[in-house]
Amino acid sequence: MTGTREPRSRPQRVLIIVPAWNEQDALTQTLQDIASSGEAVHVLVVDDGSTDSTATVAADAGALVCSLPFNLGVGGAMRTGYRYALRHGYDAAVQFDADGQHDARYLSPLIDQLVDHDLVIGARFAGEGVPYRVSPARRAAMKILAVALSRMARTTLTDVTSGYRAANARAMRVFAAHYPAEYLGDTVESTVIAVRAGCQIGQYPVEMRVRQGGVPSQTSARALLYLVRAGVALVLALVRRWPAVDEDDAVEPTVPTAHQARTPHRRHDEPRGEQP
Ligand SMILES: Nc1nc2c(ncn2[C@@H]2O[C@H](COP(=O)(O)OP(=O)(O)O)[C@@H](O)[C@H]2O)c(=O)[nH]1
Ligand SMILES: [Mg+2]
Repeated sequence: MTGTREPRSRPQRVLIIVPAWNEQDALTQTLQDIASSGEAVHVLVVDDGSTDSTATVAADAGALVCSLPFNLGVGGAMRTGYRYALRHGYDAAVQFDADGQHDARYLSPLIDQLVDHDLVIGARFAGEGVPYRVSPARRAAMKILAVALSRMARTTLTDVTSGYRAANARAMRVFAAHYPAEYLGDTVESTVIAVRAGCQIGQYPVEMRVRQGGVPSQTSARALLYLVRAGVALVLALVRRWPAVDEDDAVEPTVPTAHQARTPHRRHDEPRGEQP
């Protein structure tokens, strides 16, 4: 839905949600990058059953840490993050990769865009920086998904598999309840869910770096397979009924239980960043 809506004020309390699975090598640099962005944000690292020292590295850097007892995948980790954000009164949340691919320079403009949008995607292939390199097959699949979702959202979206995205409270409420677990399905299908729930989607051009350490969670072949799967998920999401979420809806997500997640803990009395 793209009906005109009153512009809102810029979100004041922003949580950066960092899904992380065995990211001890790149995480410190990533958290430093966020800290140097100039944005007064809190950072929640969702350590998803890592077998390395991701949780310790995150805590040592002063981030909030939520350690899931076993691996739920990016979608499960993000849902945990959105629920945490809503429960603790954040106005917005930004998904930010732990591996250093996302550049914190774009945090400010992405948050700025939430004045006019419910969900803003940090988009490659939108003219910013050097072109992001992917295989021709993967690029073609990404293009098809982008065209389909652009039509649905009635706006130009060039990169619907980007995990760099900012959500306001309205979109967070949708995602706290519905956020697909599958790799890449999480980005494509979650965008469909947001559109179907009446969220206004936008994008902002970003340059993405290569992974700064560690290893990708998927091989290129599997990533392509997941893209095809995301296409099928898109069609299914189109025919499924999704609930509309009103601006002032009460938040009633299921709170992660001891079986799903430990309560995020603070290493220090106050998380990093100055909150207004
Ligand atoms: N919480 C969680 N995060 C994951 C999982 N798999 C990947 N990630 C994180 O999601 C982000 C992107 O993953 P990556 O493997 O780099 O995917 P790519 O950038 O699409 O190749 C990184 O921050 C990973 O640590 C997972 O199973 N659980
Ligand atoms: Mg990556």
